[in-house]
Amino acid sequence: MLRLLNEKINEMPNKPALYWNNQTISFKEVGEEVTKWMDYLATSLPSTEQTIGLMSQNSDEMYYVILALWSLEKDILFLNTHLSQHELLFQLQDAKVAFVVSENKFHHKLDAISHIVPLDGTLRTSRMKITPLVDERQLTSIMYTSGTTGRPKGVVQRFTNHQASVKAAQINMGLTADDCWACAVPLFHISGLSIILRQLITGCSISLYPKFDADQLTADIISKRVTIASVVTYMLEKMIEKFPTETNYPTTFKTYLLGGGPIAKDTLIICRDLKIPVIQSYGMTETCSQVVALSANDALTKIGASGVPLYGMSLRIVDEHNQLLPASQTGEIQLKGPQVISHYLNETASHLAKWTHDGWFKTGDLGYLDEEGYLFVISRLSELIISGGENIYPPEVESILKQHPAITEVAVIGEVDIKWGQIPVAYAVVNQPITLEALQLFTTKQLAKYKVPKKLYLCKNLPKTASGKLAKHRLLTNEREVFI
Ligand code: S0N
Ligand code: AMP
Ligand code: MG
Ligand code: MG
Ligand code: MG
Repeated sequence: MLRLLNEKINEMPNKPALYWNNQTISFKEVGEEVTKWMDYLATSLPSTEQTIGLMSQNSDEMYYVILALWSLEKDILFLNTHLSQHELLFQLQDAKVAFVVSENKFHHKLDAISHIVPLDGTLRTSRMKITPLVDERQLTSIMYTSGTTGRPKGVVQRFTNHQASVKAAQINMGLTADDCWACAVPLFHISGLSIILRQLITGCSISLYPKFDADQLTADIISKRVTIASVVTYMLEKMIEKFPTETNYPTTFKTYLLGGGPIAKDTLIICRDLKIPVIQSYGMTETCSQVVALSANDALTKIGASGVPLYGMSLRIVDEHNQLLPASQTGEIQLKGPQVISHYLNETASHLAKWTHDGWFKTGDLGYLDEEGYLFVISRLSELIISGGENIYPPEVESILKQHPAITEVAVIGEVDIKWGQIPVAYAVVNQPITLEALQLFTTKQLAKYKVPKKLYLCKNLPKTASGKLAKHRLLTNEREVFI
């Protein structure tokens, strides 16, 4: 059993650890469940397998399995449930993972490409065993993130990274064991998983949801159970719609932690006017969650800013030669600190190129610091599209579209969308008629649905630079009409 979990079981056995589906589960009960799962997993998984895949939507079982796998000293590869079989195959092969603990409903995507250990409907032993304590410093999570090349990279998050991240959150948000953190974001993203790490270190409770449900989350805030909730923009906007106009949120509710992408200033102004507390933050999978955030006080006066670097984090803004830029000038955001991962899985030259020779992590995001040192994120160097907190890399989508016989040339870009923030759309030159539906059907087998282009613009030709390279930015201006 993880030493940190064991500590919580001894120190606060009856304190609620998990709220799930009308049940309140104490740390002691979590310990019992995790022990059962350790029994089951130890007999289902060969001891020689170091990294185990996990594919599930949020559930009590998923939570126990995460703690059980770490207690068995296994590394966990977190698989995004939206991914296609084609995308899963890449990640499993790249990470050399043969066994996946998976919910039944995803078995059809996995059975041809991995050994499956079922996560639901399994017979579980009730035999309690004294398990040895495991040093949490072993604890590792792996999450894939796409790169500019469209070839996803395995982000290796170690306990030291997570620990530094929790410490910074503790200082900035005054997080204590009395807090209850709502987890309606996926546990397979760092936005969700980081909440478990915060619990292991501080003893806070978690209110876990199978998926985001604005009515349920509102009810749990109003009932004073939830004190902090992690959200992406899409979710915050839904929560504003549900905002109870006759009352304010109870003072027990400290704040939303908003991350995962840009947010419209107008939305933040609505929150300010309705007195909905929101901490805006900037972070990424490689930094094991937020590394820059506003404090609750600044949230009102610094609307639009992402905040200041959290404890332990150094941030600089540089030009293309890695030279420091003065305040107010836009350049690349680079980070250094214990929250930042030290490497990607199966290190390659292009992975190494994400760090400067003196150890700064190149985020690929553009921003500036104001005179007071607050970060404003402007845009990205890469073409990354963010739809509802899920990332889409155009080269990955384009490489699939190009395999369609009707497509001669194609460019995928992000279009502003009222619901998702951005959606992927395709501009294509074709050699025979093709409909959007046909193209979508073709890509669905290979791509997660959120990556499938939502619109198709048939073009006479695509904009090029003098050297013949695709000039996508021209499709983002009024000039796009010229090409359609
Ligand atoms: C926005 C969400 C909740 C929407 O999901 P919903 O409506 O519940 O749909 P599902 O039932 O899950 O799926 C059904 C179908 O709907 C389509 N679809 C789903 N999601 C999207 C989407 N995002 N874009 C477009 N289409 C979507 C699909 O067709 C789907 O069908 P299938 O399943 O077949 O594909 C959901 O998308 C969601 O939970 N989004 C949030 C994801 C997230 O957490 N992102 C953040 C990632 N970044 C980080 O973790 C680093 C930053 C960070 O740590 C952080 C971020 C936020 C808050 C705090 C922090 C922190 O620092 O702690
Ligand atoms: P992911 O690793 O999936 O969380 O993606 C991280 C990326 O989301 C960052 O590199 C940014 O491009 C984007 N992002 C995160 N936070 C913000 C923010 N506050 N404003 C704008 N973009 C953000
Ligand atoms: Mg259950
Ligand atoms: Mg989902
Ligand atoms: Mg992502």
